[in-house]
Amino acid sequence: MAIMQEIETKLQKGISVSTDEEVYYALLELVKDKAEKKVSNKGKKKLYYISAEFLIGKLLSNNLINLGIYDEVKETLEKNGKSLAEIEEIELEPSLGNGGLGRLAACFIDSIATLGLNGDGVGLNYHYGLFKQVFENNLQKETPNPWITKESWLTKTDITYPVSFGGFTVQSRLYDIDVVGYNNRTTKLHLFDIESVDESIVGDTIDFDKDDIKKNLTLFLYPDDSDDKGRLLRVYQQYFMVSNAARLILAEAEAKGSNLHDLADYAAVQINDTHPSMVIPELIRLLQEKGILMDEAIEIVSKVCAYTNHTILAEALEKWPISFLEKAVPQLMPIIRELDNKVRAKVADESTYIIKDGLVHMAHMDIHFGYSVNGVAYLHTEILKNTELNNFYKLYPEKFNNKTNGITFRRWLMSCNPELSAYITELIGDGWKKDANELEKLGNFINDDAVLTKLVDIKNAKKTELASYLKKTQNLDVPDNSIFDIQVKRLHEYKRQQLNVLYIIRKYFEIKAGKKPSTPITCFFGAKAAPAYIIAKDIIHAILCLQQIINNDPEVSPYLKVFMVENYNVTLAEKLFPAANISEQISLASKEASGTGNMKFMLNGAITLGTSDGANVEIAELVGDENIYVFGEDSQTVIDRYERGDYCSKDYYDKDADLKKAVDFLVSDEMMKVGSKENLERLYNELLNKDWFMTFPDFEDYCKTKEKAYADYEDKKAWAKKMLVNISKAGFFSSDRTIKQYNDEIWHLEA
Ligand code: GFP
Repeated sequence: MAIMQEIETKLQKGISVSTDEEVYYALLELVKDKAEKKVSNKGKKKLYYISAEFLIGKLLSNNLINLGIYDEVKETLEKNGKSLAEIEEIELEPSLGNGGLGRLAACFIDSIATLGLNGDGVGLNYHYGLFKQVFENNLQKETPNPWITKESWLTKTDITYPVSFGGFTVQSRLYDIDVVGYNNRTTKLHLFDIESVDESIVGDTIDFDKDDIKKNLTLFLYPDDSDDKGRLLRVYQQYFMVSNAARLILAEAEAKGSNLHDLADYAAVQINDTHPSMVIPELIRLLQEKGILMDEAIEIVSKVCAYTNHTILAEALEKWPISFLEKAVPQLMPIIRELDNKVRAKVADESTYIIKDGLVHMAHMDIHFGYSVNGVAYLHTEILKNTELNNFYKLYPEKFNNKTNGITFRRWLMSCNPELSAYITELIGDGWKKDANELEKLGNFINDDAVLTKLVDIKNAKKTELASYLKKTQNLDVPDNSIFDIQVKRLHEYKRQQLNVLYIIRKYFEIKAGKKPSTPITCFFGAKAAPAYIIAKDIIHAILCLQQIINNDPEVSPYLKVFMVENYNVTLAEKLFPAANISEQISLASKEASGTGNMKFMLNGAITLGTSDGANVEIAELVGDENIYVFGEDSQTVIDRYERGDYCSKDYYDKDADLKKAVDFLVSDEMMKVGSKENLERLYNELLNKDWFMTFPDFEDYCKTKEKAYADYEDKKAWAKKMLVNISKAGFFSSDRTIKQYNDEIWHLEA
């Protein structure tokens, strides 16, 4: 049946006489039907990628592309007076993740499906996701982000398990989302939920009664953890996630003939950061219930579980008080104690023990009782081996390996930048869609003026598109003839949005003093701050205040503008990456494990301005020094300074007049007029008295290097060459490559 007929059969009327909403739901159903009919990946052994976050984004376009019917649907709609872009606006974006961790998981399941691997994602079905960010009085306000409509991508299954907590039991329910791979194969994202969840206990804010677990368990991802109740709720959530996962794993293995002693032939579990770590004791517990003795159960599970570390920040390596686990999941504590005893019996180094000072160290359990430990970029893995996890590396050198992150080119080029995607195909054929390394062929056009001009034309068109989208959706007046300089990522001090802020203030003064840039500059930010992360919210406040001051200053605004987009999410990311000229990757060297935004920018022809951190290092190696702007201290210098403990931000402030002026501006009369004294003073004091992520030592080099990038932008042709090189070298960062490496070296599934 032709697509038109298929859509109209669902609609039971003509497309042209249907509303956008009706067409959206017809397409949703159509795609779900088609996905269901595709061959799902099979095999004896299966991977379970367990993650607290899956930042999947909207699914309609991506699924249409992966099913190979995008163009046909788009044209059919157009012929009937409908626009796919407008219809997509109806889809609500779930916020089932916060940043890179969750988006990586989403890219990975796309690649797992595409490569034909037998692997599913397992997570939770949060009704209100992370939160929806709203700006009020230049401050971030968090509101619920409902996304589950009556008809959605979720399919209710009949799988349900009793999950017991200390003192009560809940009944789970599994909802599935079909993950359509490019190339006709599918896999599943399993999201567990409970039916007793009560959405009505949430009002306009994200506050709710944290006591009643049966009602609140799956309302939000990362409930506010500034108090014990919030932290405890995270333990309940994590156990609920892994207990369901563990039951599913054992049930599926047994259904395929496993006697459970041979579980490792049927299942591999990837533990994505420490949120799913309790899957280790839970699997051991369930195996014991099935009659396997503790020692053997531990051995079995140690051959099944593998751990990925996504950050070296201590705050993210979870340590739960024993009292929390005793209360929420008392059945696990005897097992965790036994695991700890086993470590104590064979290891002298106390720093690696699982239980220390009343805390259970989740990562320690993962490393001792998992068979693989990986970092997510070369530098990150080296830092794990040589510094952060060196004590473990000395015990188990064979467990450590690197898997540099990747992104799916289906979403991050084909779907978000169809113009560039089509042009690349015109130049080198479409082999790159299956083998991203073929992008290298673009290198042949480095001296072809027509190609360079066309690349710039596409970029300019995407800038105009972004500008009109932001006008329409957020009423922002973005000048599309300016340099688009973009920093989008989770808000965290180590990612150093504050460094960018200080540069912008410096530039503001420079323009006021008469030094005007040849091409106007537009600085974009997009970021959510965790609700309890005070300083991160102060940084957002400072950016919004600057936006108000600069954009309304007639002397400055023709040359410099600042925009913090509201509620940065995958949908906005898909508009921002294709439009960027400069990609800000300015984390404190050693702290950003990898980054994946850096890869999305590069693939869309933006040039990186970054520190020698995470995957920036690998980007630099691939594109060469002349096609990237690297600045700042290297990771070893930073690590050594932390070791010495002698950093004093005030020394830098006193020495550098420009820096001093920029920092002082945070608490100036101008800022106080539009902002809040409390927030601005707190940020000022934090920088001056602590600056834990060492913004100041890199300030001078950052400013110098950024000026060089802006100056280079003036040579249009030379800049276009840099764009071409970046796109042509991006193939390595396809998540298909990353997943193939995970499979070849960790999971060993049949393709
Ligand atoms: C984290 C790390 C990033 C890394 C991603 C995925 O992301 O460096 O690229 O995980 O591995 F910090 P965020 O959650 O911080 O965005």
